[in-house]
Amino acid sequence: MSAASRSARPLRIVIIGAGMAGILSAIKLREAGFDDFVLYEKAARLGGTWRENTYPGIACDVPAHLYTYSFEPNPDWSHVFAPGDEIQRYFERVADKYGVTASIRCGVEVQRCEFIEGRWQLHLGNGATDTADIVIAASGVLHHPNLPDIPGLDCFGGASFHSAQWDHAVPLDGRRVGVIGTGSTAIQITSALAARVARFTLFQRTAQWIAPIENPPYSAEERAAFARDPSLIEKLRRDIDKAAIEKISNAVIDAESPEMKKIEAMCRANLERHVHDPVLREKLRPNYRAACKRLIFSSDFYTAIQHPNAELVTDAMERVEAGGVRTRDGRLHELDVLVLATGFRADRFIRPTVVRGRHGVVLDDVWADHPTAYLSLSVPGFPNFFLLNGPNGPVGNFSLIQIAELQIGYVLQLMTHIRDGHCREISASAAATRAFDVERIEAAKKSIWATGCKSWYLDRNGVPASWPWTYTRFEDEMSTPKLEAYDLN
Ligand code: N01
Repeated sequence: MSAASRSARPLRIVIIGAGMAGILSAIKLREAGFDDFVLYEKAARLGGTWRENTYPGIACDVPAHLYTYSFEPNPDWSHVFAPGDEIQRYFERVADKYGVTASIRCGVEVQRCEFIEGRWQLHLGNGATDTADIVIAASGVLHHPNLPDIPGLDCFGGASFHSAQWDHAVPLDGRRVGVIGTGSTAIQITSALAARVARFTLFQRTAQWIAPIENPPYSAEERAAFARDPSLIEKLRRDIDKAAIEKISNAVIDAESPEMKKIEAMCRANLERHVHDPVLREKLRPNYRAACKRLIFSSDFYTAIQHPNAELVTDAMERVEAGGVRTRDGRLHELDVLVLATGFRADRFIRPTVVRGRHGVVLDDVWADHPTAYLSLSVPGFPNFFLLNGPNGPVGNFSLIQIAELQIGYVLQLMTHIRDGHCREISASAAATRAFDVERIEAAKKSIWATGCKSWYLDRNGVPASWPWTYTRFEDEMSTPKLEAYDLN
């Protein structure tokens, strides 16, 4: 007899967000026999990060064959690190193939979720309501643009937009383009635009370490071989995975590890070797340890910033004026286009959706000090509500697809207990969540993220919010829920 036909209680499930994790959730729910679900997506189409971010030069900094659902390999990735539009098309294709697209309600924002008499009542932006037994919040991590509070931003006479809201109607060729920020986004934009536009100005507040990782294309022969023999992709995934875990994931959680020292030496050598002007080289030299901020992979940023069209500005920005950006030294950097590559508010998660758990407790209040969740996916007092890529998950060191696959597998195990009638409500216990948080915060002190830089990995207390342990530990934790860590009602 199948699990579904034994079911003690049919469950209705709402998935919030139709990005990578939401599409994955829908596929895995159906596979496990949970057919009654809907995905609410506030935007006009699916895709999450890859729908929102369309800036010139966008690519994923996780190798393409690893940033792929394990059950849906893609022999056609054009490059080792795939461009953003290819990734967007991949998700659209997968959603169609697995019949998910028809379950997505686009343009519908979930504004409120309230746990009332054992079920979640949802209030939607279109005025409608819905009811669910289970809510899966797959609303992403980096999607609330962080807008800088530079005086005069509104007075700019040219075109200005955040990197995640790129205005493709604005011409770039022959224009003077300024970019604020030096995160992964700004570095990719610099590589794509410095030689293309009339004048390119990069406003740097903090220098970045750059790891010189090449991004070669896959040849037609390689792609044909992948298509003929999927075991080649499987082997490639295993090899990349092993290398990434040994060389990066295990390195960043121990600032004093030999692997970390190797990364630092590689970044230092990259700077020395590729930046020729000693003055520019010193401007580009960070005063903190490599990988303290998210490490940037780029084989062409240093070439781009040394292009005759390009200028690196390190004087602080005083204000934005109609004609451009005025720096503290009194100079006006004249611009036609100003791009704010100033990152995201990484602590938002499901917010601004208002989530009320048992007894009307509001998630925003529970997270007033810092967002936290047991194993990054369950919050005490919020039964049958699961976060994918939630707070304190491994956002800093792994492929988020691998993480989400492990998480949904774990959530499905919890859901099966509810469906099979072992309990009606599951949420992490307060004690387990506290113990997890204490141990996590202690472990985070050893990580490279805690070595004295500012980054989106840190919470408002300056504690690294990313998973501070090994990937193996995450896999182990996700393999089988420890039910003693949960309140089961
Ligand atoms: O954002 P960031 P991002 N005045 O937060 C600066 C993923 N991602 O969009 O360092 C002046 O890293 C800020 O300066 P500082 C990836 O996980 C992946 O680039 O705080 N400057 C910083 O330089 C990545 O880590 C890919 O001093 C201001 C920059 O803006 C994450 O997204 C591609 C400022 C923000 O950098 C976020 O990357 C792109 C101000 N008021 C993104 N406010 C790939 O897969 C902020 N800054 C390759």
